[in-house]
Amino acid sequence: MRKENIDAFVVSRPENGRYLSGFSGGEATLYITSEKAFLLTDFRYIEQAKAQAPEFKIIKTGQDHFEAMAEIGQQAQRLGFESDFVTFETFEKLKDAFPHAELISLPNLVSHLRSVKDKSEIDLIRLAVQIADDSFAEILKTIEIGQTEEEIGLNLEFSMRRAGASGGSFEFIVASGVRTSLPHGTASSKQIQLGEFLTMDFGAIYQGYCSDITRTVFLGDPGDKHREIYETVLAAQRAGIKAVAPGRSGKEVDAVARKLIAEAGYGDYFGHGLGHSVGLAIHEGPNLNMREERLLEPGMVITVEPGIYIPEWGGVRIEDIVLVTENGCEVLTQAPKEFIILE
Ligand SMILES: [Mn+2]
Repeated sequence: MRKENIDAFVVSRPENGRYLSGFSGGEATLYITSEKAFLLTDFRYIEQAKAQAPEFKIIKTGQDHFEAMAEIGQQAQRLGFESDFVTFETFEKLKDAFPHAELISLPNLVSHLRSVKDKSEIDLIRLAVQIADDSFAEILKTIEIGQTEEEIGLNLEFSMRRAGASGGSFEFIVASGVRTSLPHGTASSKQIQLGEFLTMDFGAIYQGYCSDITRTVFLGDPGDKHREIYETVLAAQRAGIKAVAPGRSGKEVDAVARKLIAEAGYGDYFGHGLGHSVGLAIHEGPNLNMREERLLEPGMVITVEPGIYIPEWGGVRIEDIVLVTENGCEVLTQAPKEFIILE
């Protein structure tokens, strides 16, 4: 805040509010000055906020937080806000509440802090990853020809919730057969059959922290092309992981995996970035993609997930989560990724 020369910073994004205050209830606004930190919320959350955010002064508001904020912040000259999150309507209300202040757009102030995780955050991510790993092992035992993709998705969610997850970290992707060429094919009522790939992309939320894993398995007897595509993606994924190290840019790491896929002749079939950071949100920065200039730092937690998707035929994606360390990275995901064939 000193560097940006602002008197106060308004935090509206729930993950950022949780990160800074500890309050997990979502519907709060933080108003932070150089001397004091306020958490504004309504009747429903007062008790919870007092317990979870002891370093904040809790202010009870109505549904609308602007009036109370204006009272606290009368002297603010330069007011920072999260321009990547507030709606146009909220912006207008902020302007009305602080008619004499200059509103300063600071989209990445907190998300940049969040990108390097501390030990307690890493411990929670490890647990979220372990829950997903265990559920993958469990789901392999229950998959049967004729099940729908939705059924498999539901079983994954059940097993993760049973293991302590508060929920799934996003809408799961369960795609089989030709649908595996859809990088984001959410589970449908299609029944799985022999002779198909089955891609499962899922994750758990554990105490607010997310995990994310993708595994593609084969049902029945794979052909040479199925094996070739799988091995190409796996080689690219391993090469991507090997390239993760502090000081490397997201662009450089992405290029390593992308080059391998292109050299195998499938460059046109890998149309998304190699990975994204994970934490309180499922998709955070920095990313691994063709444009990412940010350099990796120890403590960042990021996915490595190349894929090859051939329309009308099918596709493969393999995704692990890695922790950037002083010398390279540690792969947090423990689920096996050799080509799994379910008979
Ligand atoms: Mn992912």
